[in-house]
Amino acid sequence: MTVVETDLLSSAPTSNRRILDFVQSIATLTAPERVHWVTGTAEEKRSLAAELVEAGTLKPLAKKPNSYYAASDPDDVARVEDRTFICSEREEDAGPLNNWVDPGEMKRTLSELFAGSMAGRTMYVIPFVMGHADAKDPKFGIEVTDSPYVVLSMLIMARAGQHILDRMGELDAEFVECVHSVGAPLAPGEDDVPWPCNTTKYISHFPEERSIWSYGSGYGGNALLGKKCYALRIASAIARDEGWLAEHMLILKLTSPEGEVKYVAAAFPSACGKTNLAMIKPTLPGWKAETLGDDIAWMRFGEDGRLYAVNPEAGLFGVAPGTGRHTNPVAMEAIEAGNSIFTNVALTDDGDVWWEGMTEEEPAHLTDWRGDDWTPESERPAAHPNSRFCTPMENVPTLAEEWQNPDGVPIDAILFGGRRKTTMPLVTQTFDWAHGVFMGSVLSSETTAAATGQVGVVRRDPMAMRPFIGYNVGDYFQHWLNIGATRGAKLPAIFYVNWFRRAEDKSFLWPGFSENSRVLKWIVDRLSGRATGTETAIGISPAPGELDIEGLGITEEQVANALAVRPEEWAAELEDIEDWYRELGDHVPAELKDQVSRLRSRLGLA
Ligand code: GTP
Ligand code: SPV
Ligand code: MN
Repeated sequence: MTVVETDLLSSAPTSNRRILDFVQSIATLTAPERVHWVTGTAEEKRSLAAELVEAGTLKPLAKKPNSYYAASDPDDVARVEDRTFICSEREEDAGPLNNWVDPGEMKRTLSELFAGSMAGRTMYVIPFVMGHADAKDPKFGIEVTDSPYVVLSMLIMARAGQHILDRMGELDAEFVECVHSVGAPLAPGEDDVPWPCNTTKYISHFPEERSIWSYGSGYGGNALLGKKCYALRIASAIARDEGWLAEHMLILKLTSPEGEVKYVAAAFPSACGKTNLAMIKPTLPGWKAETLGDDIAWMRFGEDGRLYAVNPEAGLFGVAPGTGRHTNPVAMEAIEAGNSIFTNVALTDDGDVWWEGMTEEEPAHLTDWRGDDWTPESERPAAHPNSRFCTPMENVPTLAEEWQNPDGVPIDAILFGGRRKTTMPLVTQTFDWAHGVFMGSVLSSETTAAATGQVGVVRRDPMAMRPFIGYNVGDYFQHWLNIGATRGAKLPAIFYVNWFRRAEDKSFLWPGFSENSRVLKWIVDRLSGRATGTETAIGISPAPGELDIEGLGITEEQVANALAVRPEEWAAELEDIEDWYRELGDHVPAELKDQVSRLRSRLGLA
């Protein structure tokens, strides 16, 4: 027996065989110097943070309570979609949008990479649950990682620690095996670097086995495996099998001045406004908005036939740039409350964080995310465009009380939206569920810095899930249609929004942010039968005068331009949609192809 094995068995805070076997097998493979079972206590967090400060990974922030700054390796700054794999048994089940490698072959590659990959490091064992531990069917996971930065982040992002391990042991529950290594073993006496990682990266998912193996990156969705890897890619496959939805959506509670409550879920691609909408401060008098989730929603049918959404996460991993007092005051308040980790933002000289868009006036001097001096004359941004704050949900001042409810909230409306300069109107309601699924399936958006690769290129991002569907996209569309056809279902209405349409002079046609409450009001008016709307080729638009622009200071003409459904733009869009469906191949449901023909005829192009 090696040192690690003896240590593991004598010190393990569980006697559950499956958990011990899993942890033991990873320890044997990766050969760490020691094993640390994560408890989640304040004392443990303090000592991990102290170690990370010592190692140069974290810097304590003088201006924010219990908060830290981290700078990643400049080559490890975002999700790596081209290194993300869905290793289903059959290639067809991964579908045309995922990178596929045969699971046996991937396992062989990974066994070589992981062999001894934790040498000289501590292997941390993080028991966690996505959603609530006391849900009817709790979804547990164990992330084994050699990154203490990942441990501290996971303790913010998910319900995790000894109480979860105890619950798992009691239930002898199934769990998703999540294996993570930064891929930087240390030889005896070798000095560590502040942000260990490897140029070789594999973010691999085994949907049938429900396991995740991530190698080489320490950043965000590549490494915090409860988030995109589990709660979207693996969970989408579980949800398909169990009849529910795992989606890239925020969850928002709205209360009208009359006291009417509506719950909204919205899917926008990465860095396209979910966190901002989830924390909206309505400008319309008397309206109240409360936050339930900002990135992921799991939706299941309740006994009453409605779709109930829960946020499986416990923290925010929000885009820093663009977050400021004027755009997202609620997020600013949340981060002021402390207990946060900021990665790849800039540092002020007095020990605070800064990023583009935080304040109107730029500080005279900063240390940028690369550790270089920065002044307003510098050509490069001070914060990386995908820099992030990692903050507990409990810090959010607008957190809804339903946050505590393991069954979630009944969704009244689903919004799809993307970042498009042209074509897509500010808001439109789809005709029915199938039409809504169609509009979701052709969702398009300009790419952002949330993933490595080119920024600003229009691509289709179905349901904002393109990088996160754990199986064939055509089957995923069919699953959405099946959900709609569930007997007794009382379905949410589906809308499509675009806050990012531009005028000819390239300026935004719509002020966005808190003013999006005006669009939400129209949506609630539609749900409650107060707005009649007007029919266009692509859906139901606000009729003239229905969108409340009182006091907004923009012209009726500008609003009309934001709302316009232009035949010439849609003729081009239709062709692109037809190409898109051809590209996706024969798993695309006939019912959706029929939606294309109907759109064609509504546009008068048949
Ligand atoms: P992920 O965490 O990557 O999934 O992103 P997200 O969808 O939560 O996006 P987020 O709310 O963080 O917004 C991303 C960027 O879009 C930020 O820079 C925001 O300032 C900007 N943004 C958000 N809402 C609006 C809006 O209504 N109008 C405009 N013009 N920009 C917006
Ligand atoms: C996204 O890219 O949609 C994110 C950030 O929310 S990450 O956690 O890196 O996936
Ligand atoms: Mn996201």
